[in-house]
Amino acid sequence: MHLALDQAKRGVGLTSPNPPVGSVIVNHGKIIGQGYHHKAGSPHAEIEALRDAQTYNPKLLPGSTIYVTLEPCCTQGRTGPCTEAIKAAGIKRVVWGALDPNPRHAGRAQEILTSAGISVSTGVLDAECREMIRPFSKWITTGLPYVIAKVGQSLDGRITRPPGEGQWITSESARSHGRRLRARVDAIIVGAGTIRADNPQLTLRDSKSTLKEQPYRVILSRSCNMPETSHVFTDEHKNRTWVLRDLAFLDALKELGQRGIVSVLIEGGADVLGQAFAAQAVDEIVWYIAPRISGSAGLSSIGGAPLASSVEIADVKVMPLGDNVCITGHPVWP
Ligand code: AOF
Ligand code: ZN
Repeated sequence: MHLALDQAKRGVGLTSPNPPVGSVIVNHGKIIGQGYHHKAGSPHAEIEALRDAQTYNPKLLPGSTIYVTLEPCCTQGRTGPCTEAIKAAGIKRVVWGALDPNPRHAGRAQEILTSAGISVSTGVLDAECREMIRPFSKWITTGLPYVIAKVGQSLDGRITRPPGEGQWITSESARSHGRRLRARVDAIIVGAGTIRADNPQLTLRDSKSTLKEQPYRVILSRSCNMPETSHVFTDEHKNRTWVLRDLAFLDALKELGQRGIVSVLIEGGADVLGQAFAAQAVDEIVWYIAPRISGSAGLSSIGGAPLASSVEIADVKVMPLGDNVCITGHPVWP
């Protein structure tokens, strides 16, 4: 299952609106096939692994065991049901990690497979397998995208420096680490103020993956008052920029969910972050902290109306990046 998770990881950020899934086929202790789901509309992980085994040696498939990070699907979607493909291949045992949160599948594979005489084990490395599909789980069960909030701030919680100083707070290595988060998501959200103040590109550029399409750039704006010459309106990816006007944060998320956006990264500014936390819509935080004190002339990282209650963060991880620090975790919502 660890190897199946390694396979699944190769699809992270590429499979929306499907989850990343990996699979390994074993016969008498020997791996005879492996694969992962590359892209929605392409074969599922199990089919990739079955094909791999078929190429290697089709005689070994009957009687073997298939490991998959997610419960196999049992319906015709963009592709056929994996349960049928598994039966047809003569697999004798199926081991999976997470239950498929998609209501069309959840919990149905076990009965289908066992009634075909196939033995089934579930929940293997359940926590790791569920972690792999966190964004998909939220989107398929609520219709809302999974939200990552990213901030780069000074020690005193400011995202700007006093007037006349440069724009950057965090180090180049922290910023490049932050840009790589873009490889995990379908869209980046910013407020119009960030376009006006920073004219950011919001593109994926230091990722080695050439498979990944540029994330959509979603700008929340009341006035639509932004320079036409901004990078997001003029560069080669300008057709992947959406302006959402006059929508409350949750309505904007709903709209994105309906457009098949499974995960988003909020990159500022302070007002949008404030709205996202006020709406209790943030699923993951990534906070970069730099060794600098900006003082009260600097803008606070979370703006907008005061929060009614503070937000507790769980599953905290702390990672030094040179003299900057990255803190990640999951907000705990009531
Ligand atoms: C699997 N293996 O690798 C994945 C699964 O439209 P389709 O045919 O691509 O089906 C999409 C649904 O299948 C998706 O919503 C989720 O429930 C499941 N994903 N299932 O057996 C896979 N990616
Ligand atoms: Zn499937």
